[in-house]
Amino acid sequence: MKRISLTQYLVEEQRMNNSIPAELRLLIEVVARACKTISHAVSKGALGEVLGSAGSENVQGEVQKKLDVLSNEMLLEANEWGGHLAAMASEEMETIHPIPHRYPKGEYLLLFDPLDGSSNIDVNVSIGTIFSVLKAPEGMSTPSEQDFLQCGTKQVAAGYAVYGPQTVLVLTTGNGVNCFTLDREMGSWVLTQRDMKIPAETKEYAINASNARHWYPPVKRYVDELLAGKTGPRGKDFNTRWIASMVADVHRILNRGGIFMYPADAREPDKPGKLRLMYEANPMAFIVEQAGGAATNGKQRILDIQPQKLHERVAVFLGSRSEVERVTSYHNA
Ligand code: AHM
Ligand code: MG
Repeated sequence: MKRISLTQYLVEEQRMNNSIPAELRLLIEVVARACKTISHAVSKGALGEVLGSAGSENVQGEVQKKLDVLSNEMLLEANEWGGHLAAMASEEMETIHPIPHRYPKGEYLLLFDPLDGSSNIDVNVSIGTIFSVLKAPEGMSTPSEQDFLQCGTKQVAAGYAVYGPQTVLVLTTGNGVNCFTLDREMGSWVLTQRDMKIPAETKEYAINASNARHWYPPVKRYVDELLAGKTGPRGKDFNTRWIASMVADVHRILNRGGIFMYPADAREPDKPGKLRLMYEANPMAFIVEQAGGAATNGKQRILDIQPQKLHERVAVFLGSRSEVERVTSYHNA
């Protein structure tokens, strides 16, 4: 089998479709390199003394794990000096991180969730990194949070890495979705799945059912119909799958179909869900749409939402198109 590296893929994509300028290619390669470093730290586990709490909280009031902090630092360090970025933003940092003055600045903005699925770190279950790339607004001099507040449709690239039995990197630059597997011995990313498409037919759904008593009626109706199985309105049995790492749940759905849901619920009526719009929902929605699926907040397309703040939360329904359309229609009924 001829092996195609991430670099070769990016260069060829640029030649054929003119969709990956040199600066964006550098950006993607640098993020991929940081993911390699994170993957290495994750795989060391207790031996690398990377497990457990960091003894701090992030801006969302969540306890930070050592790996949350480490991964954040790795992504910042890797991306600071290349000249491809104007600023970065992260789940783990309250405010944006402009590129320090000692380095040249580029035209891109990078957002990330450095370590998604933090509750799974210490129990050796798949976790990952999610990232989203935007262009800085024309004429921007000093980057501000406002410059990041662009709709998901403005993303020029998005991706995620899963640190699981294999380490994979799934990437879109708006021309389909491709998956690369980390060859640890060679230290390189190898193209292993081209043009991924989410299967339309599915019998799997992902939701944290321990919140069922708080769900609003549209979500309850949709899940009740799935649970009714063969003799219910759907006429077939469904399986629940919930890893509690969005990256791993989305990766399964990209490969096998299904729907992932993290709805808003009645526990905290003012909170529009748990997941964050700009560095979790938007990049995943971009990838899922590029793979033929759909992503909404129950009412509208996630990519069309105008963000109001950096750490904004959003309800998420994404995956196989017909399932997402069905649960969305229940919200809009
Ligand atoms: P994190 O970014 O702090 O890890 O939180 C996001 C994660 C998602 O990966 C996952 O889908 C969800 O939180 C799990 O939530 P729950 O603990 O309710 O199962
Ligand atoms: Mg996360």
